[in-house]
Amino acid sequence: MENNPKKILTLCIIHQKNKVLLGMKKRGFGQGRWNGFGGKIKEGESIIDAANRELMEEIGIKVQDFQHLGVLDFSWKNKPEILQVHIFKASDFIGVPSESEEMKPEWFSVNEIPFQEMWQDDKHWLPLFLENKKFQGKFLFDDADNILDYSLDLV
Ligand code: 6OG
Repeated sequence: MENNPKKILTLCIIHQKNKVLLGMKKRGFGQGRWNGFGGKIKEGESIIDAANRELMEEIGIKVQDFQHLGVLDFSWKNKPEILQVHIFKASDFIGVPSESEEMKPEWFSVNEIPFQEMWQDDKHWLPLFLENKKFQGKFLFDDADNILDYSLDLV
C-alpha cells in the first residue's frame, strides 16, 4: 500500500555464552547508542539477506544460522511511520568484527550491558533475548525518544 508507513528493519546481536557483540552507532539514526547490527530491508530482498548485508556492511562479518527471536513495532507520538524491527540472534559468524564508518563493534559481558547508552526499549526485551525466549511488542516514544507506553509478550 502506498500510504503504509511501516518500514521493515533487521537487528542482529551476536550472543556467545556470557558475552554479546554490540556496536556503537557512529552516524545516522541512533547515533551515539550501542545497539545490534541491522537496517532497512531493500525492495526484493529477503529479511535474512538484509540481516547479512547489514552485518557485512557494518562490521564485515557473515552469519549462517540466525534465530528469529522477536518482532517489535516502534512508533513516535508525532511521527506517522512505524518501524517494525525483526530481532535476530546468532552465535557463530565468519570474519573478524571490524570497525566501519557506521559502527564500532565491542564485546560486552551479559552482566555489563550498557543500557544507559542504548535505546530505552532494550532493557525490556534483551533479558528475554538472552534466555532465547521469543517475543513481540510495541513501543511508543516521545520526541526525546523516551518510552511513553509499551507492551511486550512472549509468543
Ligand atoms: P538504519 O536506519 O541505520 O537502521 N532500531 C532500533 N533498535 C533498538 N534497539 N531500539 C529501537 O527503538 C530501534 N529503532 C531502530 C533497527 C536502524 C537500526 O536501528 C534499529 C536497525 O538495526 C526505537 O538503517
